[in-house]
Amino acid sequence: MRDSDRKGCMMPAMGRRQFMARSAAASASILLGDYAPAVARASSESLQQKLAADVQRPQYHFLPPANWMNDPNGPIYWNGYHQLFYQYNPNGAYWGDMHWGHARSRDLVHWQHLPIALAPTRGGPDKDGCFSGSAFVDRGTPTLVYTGVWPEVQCLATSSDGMIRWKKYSGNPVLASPPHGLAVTGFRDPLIWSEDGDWLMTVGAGLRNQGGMVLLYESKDTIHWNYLHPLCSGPPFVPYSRPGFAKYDPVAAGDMWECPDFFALGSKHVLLVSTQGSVFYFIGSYRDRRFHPETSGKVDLGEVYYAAKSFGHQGRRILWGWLREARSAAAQKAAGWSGVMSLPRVLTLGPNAETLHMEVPPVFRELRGRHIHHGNVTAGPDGVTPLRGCQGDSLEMHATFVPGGAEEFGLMVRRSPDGSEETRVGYDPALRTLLLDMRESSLSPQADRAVSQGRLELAADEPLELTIFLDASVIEIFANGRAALTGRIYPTRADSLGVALYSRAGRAMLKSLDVYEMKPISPNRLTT
Ligand code: DQQ
Repeated sequence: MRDSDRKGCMMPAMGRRQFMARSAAASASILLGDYAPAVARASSESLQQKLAADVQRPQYHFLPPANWMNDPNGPIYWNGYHQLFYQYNPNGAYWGDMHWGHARSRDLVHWQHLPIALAPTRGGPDKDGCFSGSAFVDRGTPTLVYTGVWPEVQCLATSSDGMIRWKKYSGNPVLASPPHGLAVTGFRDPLIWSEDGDWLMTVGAGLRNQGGMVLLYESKDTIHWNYLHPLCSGPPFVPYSRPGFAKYDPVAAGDMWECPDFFALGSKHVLLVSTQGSVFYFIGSYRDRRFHPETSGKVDLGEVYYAAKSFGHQGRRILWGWLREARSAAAQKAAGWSGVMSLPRVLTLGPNAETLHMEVPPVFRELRGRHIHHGNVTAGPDGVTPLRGCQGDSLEMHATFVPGGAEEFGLMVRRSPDGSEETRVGYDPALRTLLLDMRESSLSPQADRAVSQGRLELAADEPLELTIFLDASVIEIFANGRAALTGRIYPTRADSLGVALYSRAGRAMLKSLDVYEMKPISPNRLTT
């Protein structure tokens, strides 16, 4: 993750504070006290037209009309709508001056942009930003809980007009400091739920050189909170290597767990935390208001999926995640937008409740258009076989491979006829690795050139089953129902639309491939 892209979650507190002060001054004209009724939008008609024509802007993923977006905040189903809030900077396509943007959807697919839900209040506990949090309903009243900065404190806001306008609680903050005696690395991203007649709240935190921590509080009224103990703390629950870093950064070190999410799933409980640039899941049991992790993994094996938050509806647990950009900060600013929401993912437990499985809800099939099928195509050795009739930058693809002797095999997508731009989605059987090779995805010097990969164990006779959602600069991959890997790609050529089968050092068999063209969810790439 390049430094300029990590600012949202990894900038040291001092730098953030200075940055926020500058941003707050620049945006004084949009600070409207308790209410912030302006809808998130492009600042001019010409910007709106530019964004509506931007071929890198997705066509069926959610994103704000313009500017910067990061974490999903407070997803909840309420009053017939899936409500989705998000960290939003109305001033441009860069992190800072955090507001809560808001949109709602009847079907999880099509969206209506709504007025900005939360804006910093001058002189208030959130004067330097409204950071991430959650939504809950208290005796019929929709309520948001979020972190005001600086310092980090927890605040409430309620709506009495159907979640359109939000009034901040006059006694904010309801949690003014971390527990006495705990020198935490951070204190943010609250989650509130009710349990056995009590309200419970978690807050993300951690201890230097000891790992992340989720603090647990209880209350009778959501106003007065009593600290109980850590719901869970780590390590050893983040058994992933810590990349070297010059300056101590608690998030990079895994010593700060951001955006904790906690919920029952099947016979277990699941805790999600965001740290070290990834979302980690822990599956375990919840007893005596403590969480006991039993297994863990990464929600997404790529480098761009972060700060995931879930909500429950009709027995399903549905997860949103922020997909950051993978191009320079200058390119993001020039584009006028940054950040996309992942497709929603329905969560289930895998065999023996050891892994977290994810799939895109079936309602997205309604976007399917033209369908192409290929069957029994053999590739290799060292071959690239274009798949006739398959092309596009807005596709849903389902591929089943029978591994032959190839050292690596898979699909190329967004491929130009001369191969100068191509993105590989493949599998390495020896290393048992699912990979997304983006080194040749773009001719633009502004685009990252990375290979994202992660372990995917296939049983001896198990085929590789890939589901790929391509949507302009977004590629979301699901493998065998139990691994997800997301990336951002920025092909520059208008003809970088092809799909091909490839193999390296041996043969591979594409047993079947079904490709659907996907229809856009709005006529103008969600700019209105
Ligand atoms: N982003 C928010 C924080 C959170 C971080 C600030 C995670 O509340 O910890 O924009 O990306």
